[in-house]
Amino acid sequence: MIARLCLVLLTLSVMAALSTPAARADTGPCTAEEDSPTCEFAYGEVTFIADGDTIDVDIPGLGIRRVRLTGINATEQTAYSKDPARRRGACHALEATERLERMIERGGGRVRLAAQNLESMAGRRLRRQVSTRIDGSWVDTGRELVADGHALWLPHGIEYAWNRSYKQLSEQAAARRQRLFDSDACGPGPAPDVQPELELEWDARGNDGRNINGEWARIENPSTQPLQLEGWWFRDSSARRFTFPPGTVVPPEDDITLHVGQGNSDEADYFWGLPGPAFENASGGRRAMGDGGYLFDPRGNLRAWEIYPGPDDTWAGLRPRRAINGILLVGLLLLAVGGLIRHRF
Ligand SMILES: [Ca+2]
Ligand SMILES: [Ca+2]
Repeated sequence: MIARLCLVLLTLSVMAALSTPAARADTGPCTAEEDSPTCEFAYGEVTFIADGDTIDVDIPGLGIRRVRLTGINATEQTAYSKDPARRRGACHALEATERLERMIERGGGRVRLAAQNLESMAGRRLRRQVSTRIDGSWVDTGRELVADGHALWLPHGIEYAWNRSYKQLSEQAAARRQRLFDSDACGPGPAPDVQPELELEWDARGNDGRNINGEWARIENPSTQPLQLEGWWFRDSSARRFTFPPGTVVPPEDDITLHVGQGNSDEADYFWGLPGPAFENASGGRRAMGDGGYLFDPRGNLRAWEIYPGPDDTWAGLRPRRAINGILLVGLLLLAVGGLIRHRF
């Protein structure tokens, strides 16, 4: 009798737990991937599409908040409006805004905001992954934008659930030369037949914070003509950029190097002048950090890029290197302790 009562009570409590809507609605896996971290969800009504990665959302209990889509970066918009005809911005910017707008319209203006950490901000904006429900399924808007080459991959160390998949999707868009990766999408730029090549050193020798110029981007001109680089700009996945000054030329079948830190430029070396490293060192594991370097011509065409870690230094390949460093460190410590002990006795 008591056993049966216990069974009934247990069944009732399990049913109660399963049917608590608040508990189930507010947290869940961030992505459909098997090892996805857990996210907190909030729901709201979109009141304004600012640009391809920024929207205003009316969130019950919080009011209207500006939200930055995590994990991606669209090109810069300069005039914001509900009326698409009044929007202005860099090449590719308005197309990204329209794409985001269309998705949210199809979702009836309602969005689900996800974050691994509710405190995550991008400046004064909430940093969130934004989904909208289209034809009965949640569609990750950031994922769609990066997959179709509307935006660059902008990984984040706290909201990392999307880093790995967005990177892969961006690489696939790049391989298809889609939108941002179409090197004459904004109209033919200077030297349209030349395809400059970009090599990044994202892990400076030693401590990157003390060797800022050890991070660099090398721009190679494979053609037999000099490549004038005046007005071209280089950036990482965040908005900061370095614009090459008048007189910058990459000689035929030669290269120039842009260092991240400060220094005096000459014909072959240029200096971005940043106070710290630009390129996040790639990490393996769940965070899957990396970044990219991007060279744009004055019309806004992306002419060369490197997204890392690349095929030669994949995340899988990074782990053993770190493990070897760890083993070396332990070995050195043991030697040092051994030396101390011998010295004392
Ligand atoms: Ca670095
Ligand atoms: Ca380093």
